[in-house]
Amino acid sequence: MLTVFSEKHALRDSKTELVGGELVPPFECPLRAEHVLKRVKQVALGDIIAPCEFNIDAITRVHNPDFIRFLETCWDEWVESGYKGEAIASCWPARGMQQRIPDHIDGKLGYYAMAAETSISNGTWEAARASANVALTAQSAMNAGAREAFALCRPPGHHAAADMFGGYCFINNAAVATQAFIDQGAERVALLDVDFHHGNGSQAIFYNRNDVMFLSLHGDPKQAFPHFLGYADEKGVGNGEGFNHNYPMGPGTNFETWAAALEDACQKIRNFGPNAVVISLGVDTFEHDPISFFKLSSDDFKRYGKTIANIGLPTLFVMEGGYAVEEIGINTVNVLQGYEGL
Ligand code: Q9C
Ligand code: ZN
Repeated sequence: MLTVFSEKHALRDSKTELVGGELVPPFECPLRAEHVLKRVKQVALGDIIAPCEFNIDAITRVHNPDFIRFLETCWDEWVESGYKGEAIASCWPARGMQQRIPDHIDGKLGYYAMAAETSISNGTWEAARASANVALTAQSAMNAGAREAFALCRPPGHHAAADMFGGYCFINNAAVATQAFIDQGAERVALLDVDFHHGNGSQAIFYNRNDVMFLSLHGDPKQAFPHFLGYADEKGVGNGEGFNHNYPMGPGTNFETWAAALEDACQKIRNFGPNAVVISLGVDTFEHDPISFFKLSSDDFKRYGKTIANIGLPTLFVMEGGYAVEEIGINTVNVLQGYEGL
């Protein structure tokens, strides 16, 4: 299987994440992508290529132009305003307040952020743009005939909505790639999110559409980030009604329970009959993940790769989360090898 990887991921190297009232080194760190790349090489998964450059239009198909401009200029504006630390949102347009976009960087950060853990720093935009190009390059290889591909994206994307960043995400790489399939003639695409966290950004982007089915297996929002979306009764709206499927699961969920949800999701995908499947591949479902509560073992990742292969459709894997850094390479590549029947 082809892997697409950009060295520019390393430009996303913020120093702070707000956790429990402290600023700590971010879980979403450059070493993650390096370990996945190392494992891809170790098992000789296939060719590894650098991404091509794509026009920003491919990104603004799913993101608002004003949001993209904000991401581009945020760090410079933050520095110009004289702040010493990294750019972190600290106020929000909460219930009962106006939803206008302010001029001050503090206001803009609060308007566009979904959470405060994700600091913006120098290089964040460049890395996020490269990460989207990784997804688009893998998608374009599939449009040219590849049956499957692995977009080794970093930073991840599935929490990013049309005009919202957070949860370590800036551009929704999987959504951008999904939209590219549609724009190149696919009638239907399924986006299946197996990251531990609910893919709130992807859900929101496709919520009113019947050409993209979104399915997500994740920690119950009552207990897990992003806390405010991902319930089982969120089914889609308008034309999109019946094309959104959430599988929230509680603390301690084991592979048997998780795999039953995956089987159900795969059956819904087969019934939908898409031209392609995009997998938001997070491996933070791992039993030793430091911020998650599912109990999948390294072998389980190989097993469910086979379940995804059994859908029987062209499949694009897009890297999302996974924070057990030492095991992230094995777990991620196990899914891809399981898919290949190894
Ligand atoms: N106590 C992705 O996996 N903070 N993002 C969670 C846990 C945010 C995860 C707090 C987690 C974001 C792409
Ligand atoms: Zn996650």
